[in-house]
Amino acid sequence: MHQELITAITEMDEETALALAGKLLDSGASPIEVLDDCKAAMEIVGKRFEAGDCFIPELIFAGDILAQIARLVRPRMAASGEVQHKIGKVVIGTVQGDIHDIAKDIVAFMLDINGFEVTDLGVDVAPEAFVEAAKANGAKIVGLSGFLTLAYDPMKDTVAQLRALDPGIKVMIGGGQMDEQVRAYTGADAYGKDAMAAIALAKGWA
Ligand code: B12
Repeated sequence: MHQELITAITEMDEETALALAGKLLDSGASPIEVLDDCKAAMEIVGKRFEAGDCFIPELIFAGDILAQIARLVRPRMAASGEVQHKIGKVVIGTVQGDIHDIAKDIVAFMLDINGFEVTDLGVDVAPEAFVEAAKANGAKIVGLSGFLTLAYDPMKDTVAQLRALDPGIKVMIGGGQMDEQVRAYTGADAYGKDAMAAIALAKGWA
């Protein structure tokens, strides 16, 4: 762990975080280690958010720093041969009518750095678009994110359409208003409360 980098991210010091990440990579640090630092930093930021010690703008900002570091790391992973063997394909998106994407982006990023090939469809994604993406890349795992009560029905519709495509596709749902009861309503296979749960579920299905 590189404590200086973790601190720069949790302190939202973008310039220092990016400079440190670049310096570490240039001096031969393993890209995986740098990503582990990012994961550790994000856990700290997430806990602060839960405790009410930081707010949405900070979450967005931390997410943006992570995305920039991820862009620095990816080509080095390819170059160093450290690309993990992809353990499965996941299609993810925020369902129709819902534009909340901070959490979905975190889940997509965490799945990516934990070895999944992630197709992120963005926000306000129609059921048909999930079906098309799963069909096109053969993903057997689909993640549906949603924060609104209004997202329940599009989720249910999306699950039904995915089942019609392939009854073997595993669907997980998550996001603010989601819980086990909503999972039962939508017919999804599992509900995950956070990105770590999403990774555990996807690994169980891969
Ligand atoms: C930020 C925010 C916004 C931002 C979104 C910015 C963005 N780019 O995402 C903005 C300001 C745009 C917004 C808009 C609206 N919002 Co809003 N918003 C929120 C807020 C405050 C935080 C959500 C968030 O990002 N949390 C941060 C994430 C990181 O935390 P997290 O949930 O713990 O994240 C984990 C899990 O969600 C999980 N997860 C997420 N997706 C998935 C997927 C899978 C597969 C799995 C396994 C796990 C998983 O993993 C994440 C990472 O660990 C919530 C309140 C809240 N406390 O949730 C309201 C909230 C969701 N919004 C709400 C509303 C009503 C709206 C609006 C309709 C407001 C309006 N009148 O215009 C619009 C909706 C527009 C639309 N069509 O979508 C309501 C929803 C109420 C309801 N019952 O439907 C809430 C609950 C606020 C409230 N209490 O009233 N919102």
